[in-house]
Amino acid sequence: LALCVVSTAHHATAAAVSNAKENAAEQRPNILFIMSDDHAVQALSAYGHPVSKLAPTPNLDRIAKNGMRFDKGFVTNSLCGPSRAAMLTGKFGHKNGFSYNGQKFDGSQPTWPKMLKHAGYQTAVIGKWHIGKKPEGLEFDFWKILNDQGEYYNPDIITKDGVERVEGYATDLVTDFSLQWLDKQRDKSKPFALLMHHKAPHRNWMPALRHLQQYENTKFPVPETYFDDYQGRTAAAEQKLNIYRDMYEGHDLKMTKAAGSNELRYDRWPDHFARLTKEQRATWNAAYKKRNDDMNNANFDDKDMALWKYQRYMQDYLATISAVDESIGEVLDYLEANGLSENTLVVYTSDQGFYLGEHGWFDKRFMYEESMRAPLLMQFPGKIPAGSVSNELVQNIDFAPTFLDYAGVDIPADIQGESLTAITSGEPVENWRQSLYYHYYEYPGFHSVKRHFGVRDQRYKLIHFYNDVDQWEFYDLEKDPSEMNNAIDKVEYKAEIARMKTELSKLMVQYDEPDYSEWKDAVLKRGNRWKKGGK
Ligand code: SGN
Ligand code: CA
Repeated sequence: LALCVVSTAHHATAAAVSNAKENAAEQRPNILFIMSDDHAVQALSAYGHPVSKLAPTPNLDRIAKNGMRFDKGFVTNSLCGPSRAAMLTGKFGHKNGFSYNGQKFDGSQPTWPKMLKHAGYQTAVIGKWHIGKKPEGLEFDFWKILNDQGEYYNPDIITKDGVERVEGYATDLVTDFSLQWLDKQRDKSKPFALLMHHKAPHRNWMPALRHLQQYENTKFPVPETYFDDYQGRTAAAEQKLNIYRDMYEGHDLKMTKAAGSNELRYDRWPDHFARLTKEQRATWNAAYKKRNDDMNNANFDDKDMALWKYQRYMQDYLATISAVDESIGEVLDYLEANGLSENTLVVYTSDQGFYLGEHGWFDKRFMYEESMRAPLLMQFPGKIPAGSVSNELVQNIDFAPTFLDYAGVDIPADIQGESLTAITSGEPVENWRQSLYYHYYEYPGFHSVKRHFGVRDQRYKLIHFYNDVDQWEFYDLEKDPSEMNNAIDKVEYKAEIARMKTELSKLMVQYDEPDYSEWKDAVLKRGNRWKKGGK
C-alpha cells in the first residue's frame, strides 16, 4: 500500500522492492519434513539406547550431528491419524476434528503446507498419508501416497491419476519418488516443502529382501519390564498389546506351522504376503526357514516362547528401520550434492513412539513414555547449532508454527503449538512451557487401551483413565522411569499430585478442551466395529 502513494520513480522503487522480495524469497528455507511411522526412540542410535547400539542408524545420526536432538519430544495423542492431524494444524484433536483413527481429516482448515503454498512454496506429500483417501483440500502441488496404512511390498500408489500397484519395497519407492520430485518435478524457482512419510517401521514389520537376515544372529536385551504383571495399573492390565499374547504368529511374527513347512501360522491379513511376487516370496521363505524350523523343533515352554517372540519382533522391526536409515542417507546425500543442504531445514520424526517389549508390549496409544515420546532431530546449517541437544518439553503441535516461522509466514493466533525457533537458535530459552497435555480417545477399540488424558512435566506424570473405568495414575519419572509404580495413593506425593491436578485443569482451559462431562461417555462414531474383545 505504501508503494501506491509514491509517484516519482514509482517504477524504480517498485522494481527494487520486488527484487528485494525475490531475493528474500530465495533465502526462505526449504523444508524437508521426514516422518516415519511408529519409530521408537529406543531404535535410533543418536539417542544411545542399548537396543539401538546393536542396530545403529548412522544416517539418522547425521541429522543429530549436523543439528539438534530433542530429548523431550512428545505427541498429543499416540496414534497415527491424530498425530498427523496435530502436526498439520498445530492443534489438538478436539480443535482439528481428528481424535481417533478412522476419522477423515478436514483438509479445508488451515494447515502449514497450504499456508506455505500460499506464501509461494512448492509443496508435496509423498508416502503414507492415512488421514483420508487423498490429501483433499491441502492444495499440494504434488502428491503420491500409499493406500491407507500402506503395504510394504509392491504397494498400491495413489496419485491424482488413480491407483497403481508398483513393484518394489515401500521405503525404497517413497525415497525414489521423493528424489524424483526434488530433482525433476518441482518448480525450482520456488522454495519447497516436502513431506516424505515412510510406512516403516509400522506393523507388520516386513523388512526389505536385502535386510531379511540382517539381525538373525543378534540377541537384543530383553526389557526388565517384559514380564510386567501390571499391578496397580488397571488400564495397563486390560490392554491387548502384548507381544506373547496378542501378536498374530503368522502375520506379525512370520512363524510357520511346522518344521519343513513355509505355511504361516495365524495370518489375519494374508494380502500382505500375497502381494509378494513368486521370486520375492522364495527369497523370503529361504531367509526365515532355518530360524522357523529351529523354533518349531525347539519345544519351548511359555516363557522361552515369549522370549523367542521378543527376539523375532526386534529382528524384523529393526530391519525395517535399516531401509529407513538408508533412505535418509540418500536424501541427505542428494541435498549435499545439489547445494541444497545449506538452505534446507531437515526434520526427522515419527508419528509417535513405540513399545519394544517394555511392559511386554508392542504398539503405542498409552501416555507412558515409550509411546508418548517420539524421536525428533532437526538440522539447518548456520541456524541450528551442530551437535546440540534440547531438553525442553516440545510437542507435535509445535511443527506447524515452527515451519511457518522459518518461512516468515505469520502464525495464526489460534494455533496451539509454539514455534521452536527460540530453542533451535541454541540460545538459552526463557518462559518455555512447563507441562504437556495429552488425550487418547480410541476406546472401545483395537488393542483395548482405555481412554485417558493427563499432564506431564519435567518430572511427574498424572493420568486419568475414564469411560468405563475411573482410575488415576501418578508417576515420579525421576525415581520410576519405567512407570511401574502408580503412586497416586502415596502420601509423600500428596502435594505434587494436587499441584499436577491443578496443572491439568489449567491446560484443559488453556487448550479449550470441552467440558469433561460432555465427552466422557461418547461413543466412537465408527459404531460397533470395535466391540470389546478385539477386532
Ligand atoms: C493397524 C495395526 C495396529 C495399529 C493400527 C494403528 N494392525 O491397525 O496394530 O495399532 O494400525 O496404527 S495391522 O496388523 O493391521 O498392522 S497407526 O500407526 O496407523 O496409528
Ligand atoms: Ca503410527
